[in-house]
Amino acid sequence: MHSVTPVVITDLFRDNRIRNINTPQRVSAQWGDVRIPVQNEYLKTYEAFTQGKSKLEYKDASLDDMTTMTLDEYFRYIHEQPGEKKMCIEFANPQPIRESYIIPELCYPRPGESNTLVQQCFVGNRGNVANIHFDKAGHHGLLYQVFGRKRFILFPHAAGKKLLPLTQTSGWKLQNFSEQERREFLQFTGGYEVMLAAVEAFYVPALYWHYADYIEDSMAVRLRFRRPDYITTLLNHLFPDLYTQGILYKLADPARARGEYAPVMDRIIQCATARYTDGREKVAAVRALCKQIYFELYPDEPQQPYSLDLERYCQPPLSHFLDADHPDRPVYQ
Ligand SMILES: O=C(O)CCC(=O)C(=O)O
Ligand SMILES: [Fe+2]
Repeated sequence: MHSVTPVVITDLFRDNRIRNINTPQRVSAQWGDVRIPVQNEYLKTYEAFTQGKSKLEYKDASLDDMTTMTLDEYFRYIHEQPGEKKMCIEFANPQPIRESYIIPELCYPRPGESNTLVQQCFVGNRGNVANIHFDKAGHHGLLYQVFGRKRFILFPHAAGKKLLPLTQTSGWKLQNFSEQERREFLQFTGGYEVMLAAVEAFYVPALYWHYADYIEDSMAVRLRFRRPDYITTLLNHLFPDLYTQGILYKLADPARARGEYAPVMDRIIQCATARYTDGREKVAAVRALCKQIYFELYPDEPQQPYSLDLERYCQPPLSHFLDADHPDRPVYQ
């Protein structure tokens, strides 16, 4: 975790019941009557949100607000409508699923870390895609494939400028690249690809750029855990862009964060706690400082971007981050 190194884990949940629940048939037998919220694939959902047609954060919605199905109903639905992409995204694991595994010791917070330990499930049929992004909440994570194959790609922080970035997302639709184009893109960006099979897991370091492609109907359990308190404090001030990502990458090792990078943290906190006329002015000041610090930390990185600065053409759709006082701005604990 301190060296920010992604890794495939083949024996996660060893000896736990979940490892035997590794096909849709077995999921149906064990959890067929478990109810999950079902929504359109990621991009459709996100587009509905930016057009004001859905709630701000799908994960904040309660089951009452959403279309729900039992897992059996979901399996029947995707069997009957194979062309429709439907997903259950970041849903808090229902009790029967939680009871099938033991959370690894690795995930429990140590002193000086956030107490949040998130347990979620993802279910999606073949063809669903999580476009390249990083998760701004800054937890470390394990993604365990319950059943089905999933192409998972991770990009090192240095790839950020090559990802056609807009806030914490990338403009590329990797799913539409040919095999050869994708290989060449991975060579260009330094990304690495893994085909995760049932019962295999990925350790996804905090704030790492990643992409998921549902090669087959898939179900995954996701654990998110152990954010150091100094990262929580910074995240509550920062805007989720590639500069924040690069700075927090350097701060991943607590010993180095508290040592050589302590002045960086002080500068950010000082800037973020100064007086501003409004939340937008504060965000602008913090973002400008972060950009400056980023280039100090990465003096050898190319200074010029690889793509148009998309923010010049369209404002990032994250008003709740652009305005530091926005009531919907998440506050991390
Ligand atoms: O597998 C998925 O759909 C989710 C991938 C992802 O973005 C995540 O787990 O953070
Ligand atoms: Fe993600």
